Amino acid sequence: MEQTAKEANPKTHRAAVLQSPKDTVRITRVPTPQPTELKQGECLVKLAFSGVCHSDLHAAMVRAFVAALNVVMTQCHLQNDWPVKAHFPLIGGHEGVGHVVALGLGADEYVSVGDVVGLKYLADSCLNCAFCRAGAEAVCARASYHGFTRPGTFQEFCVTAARHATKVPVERGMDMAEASPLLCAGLTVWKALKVAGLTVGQTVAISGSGGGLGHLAVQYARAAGLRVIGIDTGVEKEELSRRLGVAEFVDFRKTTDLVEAVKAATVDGLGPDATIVAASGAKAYEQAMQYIRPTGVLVPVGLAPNSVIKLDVFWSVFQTKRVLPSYVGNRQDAVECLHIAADNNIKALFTVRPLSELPDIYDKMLKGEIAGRVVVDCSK
Ligand code: 8ID
Ligand code: ZN
Repeated sequence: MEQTAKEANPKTHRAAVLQSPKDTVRITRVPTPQPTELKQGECLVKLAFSGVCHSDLHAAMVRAFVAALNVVMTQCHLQNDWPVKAHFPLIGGHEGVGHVVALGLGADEYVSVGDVVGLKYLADSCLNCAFCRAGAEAVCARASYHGFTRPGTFQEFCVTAARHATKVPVERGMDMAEASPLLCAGLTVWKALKVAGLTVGQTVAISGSGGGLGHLAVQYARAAGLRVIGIDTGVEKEELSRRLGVAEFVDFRKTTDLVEAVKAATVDGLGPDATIVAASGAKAYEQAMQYIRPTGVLVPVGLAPNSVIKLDVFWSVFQTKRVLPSYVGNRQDAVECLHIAADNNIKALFTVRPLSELPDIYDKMLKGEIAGRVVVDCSK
């Protein structure tokens, strides 16, 4: 184990903790992992920033928040939590960026003390099963996930597996706060675009184009030479989508016929070659199979509970429409997403707020009031 001589770790540090599914998130102090406690291959990271992803809100068992916020359950799209449960007490967060401050045995193969690294949702995987070997690390049976099955990045210090940490290209001018939303939102949509398998000049619809994932998807898609149709709602999200380069925008609340509106937004009127559904509401899936063109691809990304995709077998075969879900990304996707962002001036639109304001951030996210991303300053 190795540690910076300058600065010893404190005994406790600030964290946003959800004690149980019935509780609300509270800012409290938790024991700081000491360098001697690090297991083989682990490193300790002093976090500077963490993005707040809608998955954090899903994972935090929204029932508790909904009750706390006096939102009428039946009117809310988040009526149920995910079928897979988070581990409690839960420290959420999986878009963390900070400095490596200590190394467990063997971790120096991957990172050095002082490196600026990103912590993504996929904290570790075995790297040796059939799935890991094929690059599908997220479905490894031994995978662990920051902010879901192990402590996440809504705290000042976090332990992670060095082999899954992603080096942030600070030498290319990327700063820690701007890298943060790329570690989940950017990574996930870059992977989803790869899954869609489009080529220059084809058209992709991004459902949820004004949200955290969606507004980055628009930028990665534009960088890939695609024509983009944004789907979201409200003036702020429309303006953001247009500013980022969508050719057309469809407001799903204003339009009476979403299928026709999306088809009409394509050059030949036949519908987009693919749609990436990065919306957090189940409704976004309802008509996606209908508005994509024959041979089109639906890439489910948004994880609204109880979402169902109706796939008419006859028409999907007759028109060879496909559904190809995409789940975060692997180590290589993470490296690519950061460097593609650096090369193409892809930047999340974000506001920085203190970690202590996380409850209010969740409140705004629940109400759909966040365009782009919120990044929390883990030191405040
Ligand atoms: O690996 C994965 N598949 C993965 C990774 C990370 C996040 C999946 N997610 C999931 C999250 O759990 C969440 O369900 O992606 C979804 C979007 O996450 P986010 O971007 O962090 O959420 P957001 O910032 O709140 O943005 C959601 C956007 O969807 C719009 C909202 O207006 C918002 O801008 N939206 C909704 I709600 N319903 C819509 C609809 N019917 C819609 N846009 C279009 N049509
Ligand atoms: Zn996420």
